[in-house]
Amino acid sequence: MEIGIVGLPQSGKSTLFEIMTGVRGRDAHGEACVRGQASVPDERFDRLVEIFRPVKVTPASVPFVDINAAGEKAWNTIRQNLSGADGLVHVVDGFSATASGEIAGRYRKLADELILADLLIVENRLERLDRTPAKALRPREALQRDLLPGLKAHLEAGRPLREMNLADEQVLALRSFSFWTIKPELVVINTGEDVAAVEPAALALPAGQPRIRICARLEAEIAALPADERQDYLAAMGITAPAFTQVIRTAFAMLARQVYFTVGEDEVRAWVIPVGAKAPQAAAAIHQDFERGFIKAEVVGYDEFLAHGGTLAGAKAAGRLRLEGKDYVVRDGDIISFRFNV
Ligand SMILES: Nc1nc2c(ncn2[C@@H]2O[C@H](COP(=O)(O)OP(=O)(O)O)[C@@H](O)[C@H]2O)c(=O)[nH]1
Ligand SMILES: [Mg+2]
Repeated sequence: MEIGIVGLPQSGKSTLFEIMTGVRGRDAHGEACVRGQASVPDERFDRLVEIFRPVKVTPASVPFVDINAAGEKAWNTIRQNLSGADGLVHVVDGFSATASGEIAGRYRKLADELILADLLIVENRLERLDRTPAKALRPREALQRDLLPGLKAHLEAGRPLREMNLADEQVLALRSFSFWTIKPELVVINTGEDVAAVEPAALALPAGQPRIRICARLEAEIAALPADERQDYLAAMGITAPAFTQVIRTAFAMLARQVYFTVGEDEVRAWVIPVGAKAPQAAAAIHQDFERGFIKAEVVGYDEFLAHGGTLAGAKAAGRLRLEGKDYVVRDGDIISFRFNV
């Protein structure tokens, strides 16, 4: 699981990456590609830490990748390092000029390049499939042969593939192509200090596409302050949470992942699992052996846990500590303790 940061040069990608991950790309001595983990903000997790006061605290995290390459080789570096990414954060310069047409044009410039890159992949593949006799096509190739013309028309109309609402098995059949525009994308408009001066509607993004405005430079300055001053500064500006936390949250949600918690005095930890994962698969996040040796999961929903005094004993006394088997589909925020046999 990984999220690639893309955007035109000087749009503020590295500034944003640094605030989110705390990793300074500038210190990477000319590395073309920098990776870092961002903690996913979660009030439920913070509350559990308050309740258990554990020795160790491990929030959910999501890996981001920042590319530093410029010039002719940049495209290669981007392809090499980001083709496996599960999602994209597309940073748009909204600070050096505030005319909405100009900002929209900057967004489209890269958006169109990504569409074109996908179109080239489709055309190359179709050409080869067309030269293969129909009978010689393997099932996956036949499926591709059926799908690709539709993709081609869509891309030629200047639309990203994520708008096609492809079925899961179609996405799977197309996986090996690592299309850019099939990946979910969060648009981050990097504004000047007057964040509200930029109207996201100008970008004409489709309804379902997430977008966030942020002044990355200002937030970098705030992040550099000592913790106590930071809070005062935010309070003085009437901000409850910096916008970069919303970028992390939204990017994480975009990946169809969710969390469950393990709690105790030793450690409170959030584990990242796919939405729809069953109990044994969730256990595998902790250790592969837990999946094989899975017996039962002791589960209480976060809200129920709080509603019964914020203790496992309270939840148990109220009969809310459920014993679930291998077919249990884990819900976001479940507090779980696994029973296993290895
Ligand atoms: N005025 C202004 N400058 C910014 C902002 N964000 C980034 N910059 C500047 O733009 C330049 C490029 O930023 P950087 O994060 O390195 O962009 P990248 O090339 O996309 O990684 C740097 O000089 C930043 O200080 C912003 O919100 N406002
Ligand atoms: Mg950079």
